[in-house]
Amino acid sequence: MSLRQFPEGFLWGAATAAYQIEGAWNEDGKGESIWDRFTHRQHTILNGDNGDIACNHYHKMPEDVALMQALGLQTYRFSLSWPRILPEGRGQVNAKGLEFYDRLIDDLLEANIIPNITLNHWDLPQTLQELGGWVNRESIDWFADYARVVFEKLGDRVPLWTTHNEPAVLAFMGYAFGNFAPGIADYSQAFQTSHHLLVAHGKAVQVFREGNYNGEIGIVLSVNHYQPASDRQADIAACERMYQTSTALFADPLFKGEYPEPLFNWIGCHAPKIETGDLELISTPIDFVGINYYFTLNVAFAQWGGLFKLDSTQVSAPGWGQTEMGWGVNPPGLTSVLLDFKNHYGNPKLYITEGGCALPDTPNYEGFVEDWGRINYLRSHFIAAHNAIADGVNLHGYYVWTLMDNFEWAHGFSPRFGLVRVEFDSGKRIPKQSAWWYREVMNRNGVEE
Ligand code: PNW
Repeated sequence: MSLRQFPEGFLWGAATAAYQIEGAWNEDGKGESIWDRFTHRQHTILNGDNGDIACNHYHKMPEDVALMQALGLQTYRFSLSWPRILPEGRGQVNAKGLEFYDRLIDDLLEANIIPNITLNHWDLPQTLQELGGWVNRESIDWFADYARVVFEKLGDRVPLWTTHNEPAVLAFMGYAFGNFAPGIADYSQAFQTSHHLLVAHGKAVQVFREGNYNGEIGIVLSVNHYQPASDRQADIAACERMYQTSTALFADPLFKGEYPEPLFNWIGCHAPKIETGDLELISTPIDFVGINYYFTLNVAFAQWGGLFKLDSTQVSAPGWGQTEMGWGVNPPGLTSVLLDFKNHYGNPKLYITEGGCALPDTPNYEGFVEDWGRINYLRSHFIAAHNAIADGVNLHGYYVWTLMDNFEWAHGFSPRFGLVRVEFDSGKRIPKQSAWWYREVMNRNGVEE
């Protein structure tokens, strides 16, 4: 066995998101978020689950930081709950909400763990949704003002920031398919949302630059790998549309200051309203891009496939199969998407901000989880990332999704993505085999092949 050594200074960590772990949904002055409203009213979440308590991280934060330290994390990516800080979305600041994150950051730094903060991991304040949410152009200013409040309080101690998590998933799941909050099914609203998210991103980056903070700022994109289902021209074109909708729709304006024209021709009247100066704002230089990669899809043209006329099926590398989400495990797909950023977007600095798998994770008679499937998944994707670095990709770190089992959005608590098992009845945390294996990887800054 040989050891794949990563470059010196490569950062290893794990990621979470506020709504998925915090709980305390209405405590200490927190306002309602669109995910609170959606889970309480919509009845489309598996088993009727919601994030009211989730991992109870809000109350167990010191214990969780101690756990991260015991597991040897070098960096921790988490998100801020906007309505915990600004209960009405704007205006009055909730001091207790900000203090929670203030303590979290201090505890992390004390434990030698680098905080990486995401401003928007989907839990928009409900009061802003009532004004139209991200479809309302004013959302650009709401977000920039929220970012300013956060930077002023926390900007001195946080080296890594990202504006939005996966704007593509937010826009399409939330506003086109409606299976995520706010549960709207309207393609025009989805494209308008994606545009406003990007402009809001650019504006928040400018606020950050004006404040002269020391840290770096970027955005997290969902970039899965797509391949045409056949060499038929229609399938190749369908695959290209899939790529443009999920990756180029965001990466092109960010790096090239323009939208992918073929996509805009295709969507016609669903194209967003764009104002003069928007693309300049969106393409404000950033310090890095966060890449979330989970699966590879085969894409075929489908006459009845809805707006994009797409049909996609999961692809797995030989011998791998699918995870509990039904997602196809294909490590070479990760190498491909990383190379794509090198070749098409000027080799920007990258972090893998999410990667991981949901598995049944049945505990043994001692309550311990021997999750060899997750170890194999992580090992093979770490090697895929290492291959990309060998090919010149500017990759600086890797965050495993996720630190602990949590609320997996529309799928509730059923899929378990964690390095740590959470017993949701008692709140007990039990590191899985993969967590101890990962500690070794971080420790050696390398992985056994
Ligand atoms: C990401 N898809 O979401 C999110 O950033 C996490 O909050 C989430 O828990 C994790 O991946 C696992 O799902 C995604 O259907 C949701 O393609 C859906 C998709 C991709 C990512």
